[in-house]
Amino acid sequence: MNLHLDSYHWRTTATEREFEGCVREYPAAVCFNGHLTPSGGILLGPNVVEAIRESSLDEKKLLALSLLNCAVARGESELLFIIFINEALVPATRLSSRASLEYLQLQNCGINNRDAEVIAGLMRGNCSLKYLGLYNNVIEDPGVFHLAEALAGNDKLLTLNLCRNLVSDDGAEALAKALKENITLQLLDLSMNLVTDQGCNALIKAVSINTFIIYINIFSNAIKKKQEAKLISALGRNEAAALARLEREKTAYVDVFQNRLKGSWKRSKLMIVGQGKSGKTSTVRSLLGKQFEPDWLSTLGAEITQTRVQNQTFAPDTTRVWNEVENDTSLNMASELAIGIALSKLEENKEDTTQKYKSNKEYPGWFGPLSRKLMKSLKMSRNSIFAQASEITEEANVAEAEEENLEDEEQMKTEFDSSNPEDMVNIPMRNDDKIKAFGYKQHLFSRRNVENVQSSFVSFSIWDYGGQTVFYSLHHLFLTKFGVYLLVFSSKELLQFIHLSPKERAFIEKTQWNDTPEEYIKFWLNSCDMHAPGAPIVIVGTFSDEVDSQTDLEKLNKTIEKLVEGRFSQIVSNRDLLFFPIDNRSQNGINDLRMIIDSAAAAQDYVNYQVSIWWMKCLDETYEYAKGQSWIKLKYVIEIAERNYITNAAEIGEMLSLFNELGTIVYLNNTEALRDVITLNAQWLLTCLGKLVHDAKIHALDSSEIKKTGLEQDVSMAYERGLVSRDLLEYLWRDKQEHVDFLLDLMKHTILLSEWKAKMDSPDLVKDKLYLIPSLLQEGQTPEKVVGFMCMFDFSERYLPIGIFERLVCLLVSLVGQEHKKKVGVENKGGVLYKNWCKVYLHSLDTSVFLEKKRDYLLMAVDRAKTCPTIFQMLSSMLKRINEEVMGSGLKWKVCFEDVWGASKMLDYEDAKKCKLKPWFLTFNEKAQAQKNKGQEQMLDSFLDTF
Ligand SMILES: Nc1nc2c(ncn2[C@@H]2O[C@H](COP(=O)(O)OP(=O)(O)OP(=O)(O)O)[C@@H](O)[C@H]2O)c(=O)[nH]1
Ligand SMILES: [Mg+2]
Repeated sequence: MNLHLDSYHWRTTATEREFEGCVREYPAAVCFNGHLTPSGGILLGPNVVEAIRESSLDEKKLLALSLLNCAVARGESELLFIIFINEALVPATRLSSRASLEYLQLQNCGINNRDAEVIAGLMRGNCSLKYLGLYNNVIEDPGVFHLAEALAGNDKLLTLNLCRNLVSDDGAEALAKALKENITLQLLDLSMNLVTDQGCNALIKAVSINTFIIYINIFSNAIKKKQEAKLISALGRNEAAALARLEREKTAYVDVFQNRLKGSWKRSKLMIVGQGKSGKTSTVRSLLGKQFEPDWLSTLGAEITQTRVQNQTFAPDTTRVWNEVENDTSLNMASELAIGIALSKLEENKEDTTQKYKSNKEYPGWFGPLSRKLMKSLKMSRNSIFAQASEITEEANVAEAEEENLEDEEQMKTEFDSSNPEDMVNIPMRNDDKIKAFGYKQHLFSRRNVENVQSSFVSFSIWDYGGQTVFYSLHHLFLTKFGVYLLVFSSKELLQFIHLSPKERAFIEKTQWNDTPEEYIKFWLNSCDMHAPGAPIVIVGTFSDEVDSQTDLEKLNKTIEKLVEGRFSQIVSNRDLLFFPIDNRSQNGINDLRMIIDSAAAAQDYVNYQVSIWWMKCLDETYEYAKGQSWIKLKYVIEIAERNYITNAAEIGEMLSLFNELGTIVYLNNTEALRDVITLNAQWLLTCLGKLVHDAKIHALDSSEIKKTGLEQDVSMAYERGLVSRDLLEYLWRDKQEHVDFLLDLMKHTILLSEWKAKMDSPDLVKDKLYLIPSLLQEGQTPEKVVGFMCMFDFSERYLPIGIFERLVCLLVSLVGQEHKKKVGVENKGGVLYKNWCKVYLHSLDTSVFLEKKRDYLLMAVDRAKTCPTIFQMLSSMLKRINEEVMGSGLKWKVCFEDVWGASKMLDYEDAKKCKLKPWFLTFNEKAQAQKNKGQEQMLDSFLDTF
């Protein structure tokens, strides 16, 4: 990408206030020249610094900062850099996308070794800096050591200008060492320093290894002419080699598009699941090499982070660093994949690439019909692929493309008048003629690209789920097969539970059976197994710092073995253990965990699926078309796909499913309505859902804000009775009307919410538009005695997931609502709803249905014998529907009935059917009789049809 500035400003003399005003007015590029001030420099005061800091935040995106001759107050200067480092590299999720600074010129600003250390921080990790100008400062070797160390791991910086500092041989040697690892830097200016032949020799050696550096300026050092000439000749070879390599790379890159090549995307989801407060977020932080956070900041919904695994080649110790990277919407994924494919092709044909390049140049059919079509489609998208593809293809300089380039250049000229001596900021870097000839834009094959191709490791999108049970009914919408599952438990909590006396244990199991560490492990094992069958599960025991002895470790392992019961062959074992003990505080065990995750993912077939370059392009264009919108209608994606030669509906479906599986988009395709929309921003969806469906005790809403909006009653109604008003939704989602409708629709279709039409037990509710979200209901004391004919839906063969009972409640409430529509004016006998049980009254059948959620079964009781067959059929149909639409058909249940006239024991379905157990099964005559009573069945049929 070329440096493009929206605006820029420079001043020779100005007051602090004026400077501040300038920064605020032109936040993309800040340039100060203090050359002509009487004091010989500008003092940047706190207001200017604050203004610059702000311009580095989110949308403003500071691109360039140029300070010349700024006699900056030391404190402020440090503050400024520290702020930059924090903003640019702060490891908190997604803040990294803030890194926008591409051009940093600090000329004659008194930069010393300590400053250099701080600036080196800017070059580490996910930094955006391409130009670092430190001309005419006081940096000595110790300062250079920091810069060199950062340079070794950097894959963005193209120019480093250290002209006129105090660098001697040690500094030059450190830079030479860094150049053996760095493959991105193209220009290093060391002129007017204190380097001798010794330093120059080190640089000559480095240049023979690093063929990417094309220009090192060592003018005016203490170097003999002979040595200088040697370096220049080595660089000359490099330049020729680099240009030839670049040509080969360009050709290979265009080939990928032309020949519609496919490549493996090497991606996976990494799902972090487990009990609340078990250390999931801390584990993610450890994996990403971030500091331990001692406070519990409970995750709301889920947090998604993109990461890329660094290969050992580039991180020579045993630690494979996981770097946080930008999210998909801001990446050019087609280009990334194309580079990967092109590079591997080049690797394959290393021997004859020069040959191929030559013959390609002369290939007569190169821009035949297909190529024109290709170029046309690339142009249409206005995607940067077009820019790159056209740039890297001399032959592709078709008239329109040239026009575009000319326009760009014209624009640049008007913005930057290089003949104007006062335009001192050198934007773009006009002095670097060598680089200019080489072309910044052409640098496609960065260190990261090469690394990705060479590495057998996988990029992950990490989904860190909030552990509170209230979220569980929506989590599984996102639990897909193409992932590695990290099931996190707290060793501390599990040990405490294990060490309970039998009496205490029995008491807890009776009263809070669903809230024990064992139960969470079991729940998640079952959940992963059902929604992502076969996906590797890595069980992680955090708080290993609290496990004092081998005996405790064995106890933990035994407990897990017991929970696993020999099932779940997808669990990745840790030698003799079934889990991986880690300590997030000291990061003990994290390296092993990283490696195990890498290899578990690398062993999955989907990681090597060959993905068409056009699929990626379709994805890029969809993001571009959506312009930051969180979701898009399917029809637009189809249009985009067609433009990219994906015309077959089955292929479009396949493509969208893959993207959904890998977590790039959310595409729920179980119902017609859901198939019609594609959520491009999964994080947005999870955040919105989390804002609404959460544990109010842990994630309380801001009460003073709620008070201001006058929604206090709505909030208490939502989190006490599960009834949410439209007003509250609009407040929580603070979004456009259409987004509220979209989210409501999605929740309705995934059976998380139903419209509240019945008054049920709450005749006092006056709001017009209310929605019931059963996950938000409160737990209720179950009635002492349940009256009615009992039937049991037994899920013990597999398990009863959280969310099934809640969804049944949704459907029952919808049914009551339907009845109301039909029978206006009929008095409601009411019902009652709790998180664990409910009683709903159905008018048309004049029947109350009682439903209770137990550990692994649902209990139903119907108060009228006559309606039992119908109600049973209705509940069964509802369960089937939930199973198919939301549970991936993974639910398994058996039915048994209470034999009231027998010895009050339960009879299973087959036996009950055989003996026509009353009142559930009808004899032939009874059936005939029931047929006459069409009304009821029609009502039921039409109800089920509406879903
Ligand atoms: N001593 C110690 N503390 C830990 C460890 N892992 C996590 N913690 C602490 O445990 C608490 C909870 O950690 P989190 O990572 O926020 O837990 P979580 O599972 O993400 O919690 P939810 O997002 O609410 O589900 C925090 O205070 C952490 O500092 C560990 O290995 N050792
Ligand atoms: Mg968390």
